Amino acid sequence: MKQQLEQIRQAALCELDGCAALPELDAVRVKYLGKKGELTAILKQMGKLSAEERPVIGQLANEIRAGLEEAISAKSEQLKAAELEKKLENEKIDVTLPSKKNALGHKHPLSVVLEEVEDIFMGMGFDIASGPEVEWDYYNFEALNIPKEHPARDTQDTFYITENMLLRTQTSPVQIRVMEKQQPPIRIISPGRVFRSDAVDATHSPLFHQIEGLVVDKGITMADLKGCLESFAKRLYGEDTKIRLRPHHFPFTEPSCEVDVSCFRCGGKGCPMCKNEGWIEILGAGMVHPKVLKNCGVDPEVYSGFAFGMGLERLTMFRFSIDDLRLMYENDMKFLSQF
Ligand code: 2U9
Repeated sequence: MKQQLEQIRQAALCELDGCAALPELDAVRVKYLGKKGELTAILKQMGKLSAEERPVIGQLANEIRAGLEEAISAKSEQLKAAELEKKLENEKIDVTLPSKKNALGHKHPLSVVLEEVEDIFMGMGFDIASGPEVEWDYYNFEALNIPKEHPARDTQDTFYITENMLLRTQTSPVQIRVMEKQQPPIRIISPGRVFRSDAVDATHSPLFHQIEGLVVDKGITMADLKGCLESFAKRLYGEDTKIRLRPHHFPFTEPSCEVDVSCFRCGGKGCPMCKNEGWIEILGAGMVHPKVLKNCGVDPEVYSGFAFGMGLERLTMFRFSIDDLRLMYENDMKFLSQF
């Protein structure tokens, strides 16, 4: 039996030596030291030995087992180290290679101009108000002194949802809602999406953005309107900018006007940007109609106000010399990455 044990030791050590990977090593461990392993089989036969032989053989068997376990453990460490070495070699990173650039996004041109306009008005003490895009006919038309038979209510121009519910055609309903809730002084702008049943072309879209403003307080006059809009124009287009008011008509303001700014390209001399006019129309405005104030529970005998409205797409097109409004909705990266 002693000889058998020695043979097992030699064979096991020899096989261990030849192991090139961890699974092979484990197979050798099972073959000799496992439950049905060769060394275990010998130990099971110990009962057949005489009382003198048993301790001697027992000691030898334990010595061999301990020796093999130690050898397996050492070999295992060696194989693991070799595997790690190989892995590190295969996954070597060249830290001197140039890194991949992260493509950073940026704001859409409409957002750039909107934020600029918001900053200018906030600087003059205006709050920013918002409201629903799906509106009642009352807030979009009736309260704004646009009566039932007015052409602006035509189903050709307005997206009706039901007879008295629609997609707002202007952001003015926001101002109506603010006035209903809050007594003057009021100083707000209401930027947002509006909807009109227009065919798409270079200057029209069924969805566009308006920025409207409203100031209501005691003693507000047309002079306040002019001063406020002049400050705005100078901040947006430069200190040399002049404004010009032309009489106009809106149902919700009286008197009303359209506001031009001196051309920011040629300074007023005339160029292709202003179509040789020297002036560019950027907004409409006027003194809030007394009927509109009354509709909202504001006493026109005590308070007066001015209001204005402008199209964000138009402002943005001038600002960045964009000649086709459709470009701003098409998500074409070649176009957008220019801003
Ligand atoms: C209330 C009272 C009055 C808002 C106004 C305009 C003039 C105007 C157009 C500019 C180009 C719309 O985007 S556009 O198509 N708007 O000319 N808007 S006065 O007047 C109001 C608003 C709310 C309660």
